[in-house]
Amino acid sequence: MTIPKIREKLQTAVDPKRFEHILGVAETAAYLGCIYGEDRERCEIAGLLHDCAKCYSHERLYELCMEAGIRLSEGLKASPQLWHAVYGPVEAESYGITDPGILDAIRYHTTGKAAMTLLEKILFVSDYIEPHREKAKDLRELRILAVNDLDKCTARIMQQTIEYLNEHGTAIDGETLEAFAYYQQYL
Ligand code: DGI
Ligand code: FE
Ligand code: FE
Repeated sequence: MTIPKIREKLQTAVDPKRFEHILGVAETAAYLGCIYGEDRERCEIAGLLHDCAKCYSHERLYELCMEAGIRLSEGLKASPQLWHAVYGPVEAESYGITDPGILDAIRYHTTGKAAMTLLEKILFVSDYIEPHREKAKDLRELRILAVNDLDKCTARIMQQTIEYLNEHGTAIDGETLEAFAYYQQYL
């Protein structure tokens, strides 16, 4: 599918607030792609599709994962917020996307992982700093850091996410912890 077609289909699939976030992530990813030398179109597609499975309920996502033959680790089973990322690559394929680098970026956009590719880092960071996001701490500083030091920005976002989950007593998945164990060298 072309980018305008993807955008059109998404607009009917997700609610208006989510669509606004998705457009913000796509633009931010394209901008970071220009700065760091990643293909603009791949960045934009990853941004557009990263939350394409967010239109499903947790119950439905669990079923869809089972139907697709995706094995959920015990940690993932305990973290329904992560299921839209786990199922995301399968849903993205229904938009005609086959680029494994884009599909992996979608898969790891919530937890991150160790030694991410440039595209994976760009998507991970863009999701957090896109202009419509207002709730997170230190956003102004993180937005400046994103254009100056992408690895450090990735590490800071992981650190803040873990802090936030700890404060709320939410279970932290092994994927998230493993990712931070790697990126804390950049703090
Ligand atoms: O889909 P978005 O709302 O744009 O953002 P997201 O995909 O980054 O995150 C969805 C939620 O997942 C967010 O509130 C943070 C949370 N999260 C990140 N890592 C973990 C996690 N939740 C659990 N339970 N465990 C994690 O390891
Ligand atoms: Fe997400
Ligand atoms: Fe998102």
